[in-house]
Amino acid sequence: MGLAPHPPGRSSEKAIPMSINRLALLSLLACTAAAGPAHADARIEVVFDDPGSSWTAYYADIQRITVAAGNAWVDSFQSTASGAALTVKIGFDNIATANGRSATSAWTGHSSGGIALYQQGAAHELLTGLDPNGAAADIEVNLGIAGYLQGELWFDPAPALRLADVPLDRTDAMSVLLHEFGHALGFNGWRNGVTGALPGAYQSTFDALVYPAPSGPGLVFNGSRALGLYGQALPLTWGNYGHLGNAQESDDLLPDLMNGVAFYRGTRYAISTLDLAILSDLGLPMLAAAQPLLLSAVPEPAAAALWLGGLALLALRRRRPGPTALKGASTCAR
Ligand SMILES: [Ca+2]
Ligand SMILES: [Ca+2]
Repeated sequence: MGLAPHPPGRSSEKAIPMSINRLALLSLLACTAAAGPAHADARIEVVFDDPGSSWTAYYADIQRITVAAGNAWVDSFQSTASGAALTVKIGFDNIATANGRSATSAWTGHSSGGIALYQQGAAHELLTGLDPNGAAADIEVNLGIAGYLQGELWFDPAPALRLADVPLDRTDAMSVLLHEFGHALGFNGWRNGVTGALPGAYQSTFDALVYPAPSGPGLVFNGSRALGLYGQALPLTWGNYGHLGNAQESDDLLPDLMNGVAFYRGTRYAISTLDLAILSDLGLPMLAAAQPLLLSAVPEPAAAALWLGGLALLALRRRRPGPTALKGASTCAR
């Protein structure tokens, strides 16, 4: 997903009401990328699914950003298995923004109740060094070519440093790729986004920690580390529960990289301590997950202009890979 040039209050897929003025008053999560030297040595590789070679002019930009985003996540692991290499296949689709996922998932056992438990394939390879789908790409990211790639995304010239100003009329592609890697590593599942029902006797590691909200509609994530940081179970985006927060009632989560409501133009999003805590709850050895959650107002440059004029909503498209051993895999088909 990514920021789309839509009028405030609407997204291209989910109509999620929100108040821009209210949003401007929020305390923002201080999203902190893991700092320090790399602790893991997994490689990020990029391939392009572009049969007509229509988008070659963007290859260098996309590759640079994708590798930097992948490295930022890999560096957030305490360690990764020797030889792990994540191959990211970049596709080009006639969609409003972008989407991403692991190409497959890996069976990791059974939950209580006998429900089969699956880990995102990319996370499984980082942990075990075993590639669940062999030579096939591990992560699939699709970029919208209805203007999103051409006129909306901004490609940071030095995405590992992130020092240049993000143009106020553009979406930071590094933020978008970081977000899609988040889905590929853990923020994904098969539950019904409204009822929370599982489609069968299988679930993702994320699904296993998702429950109906204790009061009111919606779903929450209640992994222990995330709960410890946030103080309560995390509200998930209504109807699109692989994301955090809602425009109402849980708008304090909207500055998070993995929020499901909005990305602002001219704004950088980074891997947050909360994101790391969630992945730790999914069994991934993340750095910094034990750090306290920082809550402070951290407006991005020219925030006022962004609040009023730069808002665009995320297209909340999330593909649902099926378990490798189940027929649900057919839902992967484009
Ligand atoms: Ca691989
Ligand atoms: Ca593979």
